[in-house]
Amino acid sequence: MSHQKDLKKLAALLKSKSQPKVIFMLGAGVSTSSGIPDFRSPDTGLYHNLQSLNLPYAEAVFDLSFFKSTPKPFYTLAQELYPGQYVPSKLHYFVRLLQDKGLLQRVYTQNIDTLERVAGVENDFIVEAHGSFAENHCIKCGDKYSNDEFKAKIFAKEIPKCLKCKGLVKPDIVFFGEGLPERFFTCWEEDLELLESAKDDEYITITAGTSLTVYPFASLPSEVPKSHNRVLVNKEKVGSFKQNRTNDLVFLKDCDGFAQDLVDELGWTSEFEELIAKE
Ligand code: CNA
Repeated sequence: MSHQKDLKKLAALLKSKSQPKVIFMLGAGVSTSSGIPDFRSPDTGLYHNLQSLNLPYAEAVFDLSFFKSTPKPFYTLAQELYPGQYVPSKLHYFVRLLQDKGLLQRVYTQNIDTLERVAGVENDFIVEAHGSFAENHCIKCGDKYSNDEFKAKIFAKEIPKCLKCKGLVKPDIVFFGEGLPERFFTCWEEDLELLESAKDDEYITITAGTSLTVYPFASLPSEVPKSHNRVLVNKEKVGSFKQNRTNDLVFLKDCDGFAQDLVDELGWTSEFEELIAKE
C-alpha cells in the first residue's frame, strides 16, 4: 500500500512544473536481470561463483597485490563480464528515457559492464566510478594495450602481457586500494554544489541495486542535503537509508519492477516499450 503511495508521489514529483533533474547512483543490482551476477547476493553473487577459483577471500579477485601474483581469477572474471555479451535492463532504459525527456542530470555507476552506454545514455551524463573495460594498460610501465588483443587473449584463456616490458595488462577497472577516476570527484563536486544551491524540488536522487559498502561511492547518498528527496530501490535497506529521512522514498523491490511500475504510473508505457524495442 505504502509502495503505491510512494510511487504516486514520485511520479507526481517527476511530472511537476519544476521539471526536476534526476541523479542516479547505481550498483550491480541494476544489471542482475541482464544476466550479470552482483557481488553479494547469496547463492547467485559473483563472490559465491568465484569459490571454484580457490581465492583466499572473495574480494582478492579485485586486489592489486593478489592480481600481481595470481592474475588468472581476474581474467576468468573479466571474460565473464566482458562488454558486448549482455543487453541493458529496464532500469538502464529508464535512465535513457529520462535523458530523452531532458530530466537526467547524471548517472553515477559502480558497474563496469558499460550497460548505461549500451542503453544509449550519452557519455557526458555517465560517471563510471570504478572504471570500465574501455582501455587497458600495463600495470608496470603503463603502456596502452589494444582492446582487440586483450579480448582475444582472455577469451583464449591466455594472460595478456605488455608488448614492451611483459608486465601484466589490466583494464582500467578500479581495484581495491586504487584511486577512483578524477571524473568521479569533479562531477560529484559539481553536482553537490547544484544540490546545495537548488530548491528542494529541483533534484531527485535515485540509488538503485547497490549494497552501499564500497567507499567512497557508498557515501554519495548520505551527502545529499537533507531537504532533497532521496529514492532507494533495492532488495533491502542499505547504507544511510537505514536511518530513515522524512523525505526518503524506499522501494524494497527489484529494479526492473520499479522501473516498469513508475513508467506505467507516469503514463509513459508505450514510449518506453518503443524505446526498448528500437534498441
Ligand atoms: P553488491 O555489493 O553485490 O550489491 C548489490 C545489491 O543489489 C544488493 O544489496 C542486492 O540485494 C541488490 N540487488 C541485487 N539484484 C537486485 C535487483 N534485481 N533489484 C534490486 N536490488 C537488487 O554490488 P555493489 O554494486 O553495491 O558493489 C560495488 C561493486 C560491485 C563495484 O565495485 C562493481 O564494480 C562491482 N560489480 C559490478 C558488476 C557489473 O558491472 N554489473 C557486477 C558485479 C559486481
